Amino acid sequence: MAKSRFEYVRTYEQDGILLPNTYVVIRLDGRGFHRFSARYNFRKPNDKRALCLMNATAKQVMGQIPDVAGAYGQSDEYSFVLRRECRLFDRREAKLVSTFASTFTAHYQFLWPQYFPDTRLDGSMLPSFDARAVLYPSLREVRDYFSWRQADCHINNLYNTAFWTLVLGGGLSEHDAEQALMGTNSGDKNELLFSRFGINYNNEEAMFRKGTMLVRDVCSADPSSPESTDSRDVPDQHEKSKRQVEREEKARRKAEIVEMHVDIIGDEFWKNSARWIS
Ligand code: DGT
Ligand code: MG
Ligand code: MG
Ligand code: MG
Ligand code: MG
Repeated sequence: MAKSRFEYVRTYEQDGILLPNTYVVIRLDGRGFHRFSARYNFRKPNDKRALCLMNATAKQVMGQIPDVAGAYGQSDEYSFVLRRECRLFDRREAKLVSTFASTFTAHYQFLWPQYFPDTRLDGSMLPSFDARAVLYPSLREVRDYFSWRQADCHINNLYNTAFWTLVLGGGLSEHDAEQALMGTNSGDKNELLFSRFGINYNNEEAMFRKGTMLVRDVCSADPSSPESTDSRDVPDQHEKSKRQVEREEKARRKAEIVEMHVDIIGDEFWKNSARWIS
């Protein structure tokens, strides 16, 4: 096709290619969910329907994008980690980030009625999500990234649990509850919940305390898959045969997505990490 004289404007586009052979973490976060959660009467401090909707949405995204090795979600956010060798969209950042944000938003809205059957979304306040990509050079940083998000989940959830217990169970005003918690450490908050309300924080739902980890268990689809070996020993993808690459791709598509609400900061969770990320 002949080029029009307008074609030159294309040269103004920027490539924005993500560095090859590095882990890509794409984090999505609900836009203005402070207001959104109030508008749709999310339960405090945690609304199980809202969290399960986030998890179901993330599973749909993982189903559609096999390069996602795992994901972690809490509150109104979800982080997706892509395989280090991922070449989706030639690693164009804008294309990746915008596709994740819009695919997630579309599924969230589509699944909404299943989780909030009595509450219709109102066109004047629809859910949307922002997204950013961050690159990490090794599994160490990927692990620390997920630990960071889980530590955030823990700190916020303990605070919110104590705060709403004081307000809803203790009859304090929001202002007084805030004052009561000022300067307290996590031991103080645990003690307050237990001594004044008989609540053992460790018995609160694991999904609330730990967030949700989703992993693509590649070995469940193909136990002999090269994914189960440490890819640091495997040469660069250029050297993999086409058949091998296709076989791995098929195994990823078939693999089960496993949902967990466990500690991801300690070593235990990462012992089997070669099953889903390498
Ligand atoms: P942003 O992200 O800068 O657009 O602004 P927000 O308002 O989304 O702020 P963010 O993401 O820091 O905080 C998440 C908000 O979502 C926070 O106000 C609490 C709310 N939220 C998340 N999950 C739940 C829930 O299960 N129940 C309730 N009641 N609120 C929730
Ligand atoms: Mg924010
Ligand atoms: Mg938000
Ligand atoms: Mg957030
Ligand atoms: Mg197009």
